[in-house]
Amino acid sequence: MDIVDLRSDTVTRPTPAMRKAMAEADVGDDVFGDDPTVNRLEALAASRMGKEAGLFVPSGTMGNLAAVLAHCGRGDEVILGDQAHTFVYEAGGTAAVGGVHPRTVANLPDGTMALDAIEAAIRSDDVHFPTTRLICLENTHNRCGGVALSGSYTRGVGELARRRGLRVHLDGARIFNAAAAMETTAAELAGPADSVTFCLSKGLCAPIGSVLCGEAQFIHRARRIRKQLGGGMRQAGIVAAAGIVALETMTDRVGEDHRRARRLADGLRSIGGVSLEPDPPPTNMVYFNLGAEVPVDGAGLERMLAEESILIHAVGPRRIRLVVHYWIDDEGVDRTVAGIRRALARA
Ligand code: TLP
Repeated sequence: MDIVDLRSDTVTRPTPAMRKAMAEADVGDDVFGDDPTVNRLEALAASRMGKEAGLFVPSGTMGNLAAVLAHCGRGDEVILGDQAHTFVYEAGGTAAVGGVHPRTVANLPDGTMALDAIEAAIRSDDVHFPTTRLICLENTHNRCGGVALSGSYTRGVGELARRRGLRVHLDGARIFNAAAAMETTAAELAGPADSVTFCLSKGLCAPIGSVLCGEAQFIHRARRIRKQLGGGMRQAGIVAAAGIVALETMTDRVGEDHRRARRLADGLRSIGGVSLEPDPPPTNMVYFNLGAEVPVDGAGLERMLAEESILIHAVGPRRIRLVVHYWIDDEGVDRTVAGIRRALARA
């Protein structure tokens, strides 16, 4: 039976067009700046983000880390949401590698941090305190349910940052999902940020890679940091080629995943003990909770569905995330709803 893999959009395999482009890619040594395909991808990515320059990195995690290290020095502080991927899921890299102190502010259910809470977290000039240097946002916001931040909210954070002499980095791992949900462009959403990381390897289906974009000077600094982190790759055009196909052909179709996420939610809503949160799903992620009366927990449901070749991911004891992507069709959605209904009926 075909596997329906909803654990993440990171599981997406490259399309046939990507494999062809990879096989035919013109390559060179990218540490020397000689790889024409990487150079083309970086220029294309920068123009899609409305920034001067781009830096191809192996992962979103490295893109965010290189950004924080290029904005901040040791002992500086970064303000970020308490549910931010960079805070929760990046192995404490900013502190461990960069000596950059994380200061969390509560993420509201809509993925934002209240502007007055951000402002209150900015340190005064006192020798006891670290120096606040950077604010990080995430769009779409993963742990807040895949919710998209609006351009006007991001502009508000940008204005606050400029007024207080701070910089803004945007973890735009899924910025094209945000752009589709907000009916705008990625450049519009990234505009107020000094830097943005976005991922080619999630809903856009490329096998590997993210691009960090910002001003040319900033990217120059980040390039040295990428080298320090061991992320200077050689004939990386082999993978960058898939990234170009991703940017040229995959960004306009992510709304289809959002439609299927809503179809999935429509099916789940009628199952007793299941409560969607948020409801309806804002983009390609469907998060739901199992009520206390349901005799199986998230890990148990994960195991029961795996027996039917349906892979899901429990992100908490009774909280589950399903991520819709290019390789999930309507039949996969319907099989998942039926599988969850059956599993809970026999639990
Ligand atoms: N997220 C992964 C896991 O790490 C949780 C997933 O399955 O969603 N920013 C955001 C908002 C992300 O969701 C992720 C990956 C990253 C950054 C990191 O990207 P990679 O995995 O390329 O390092």
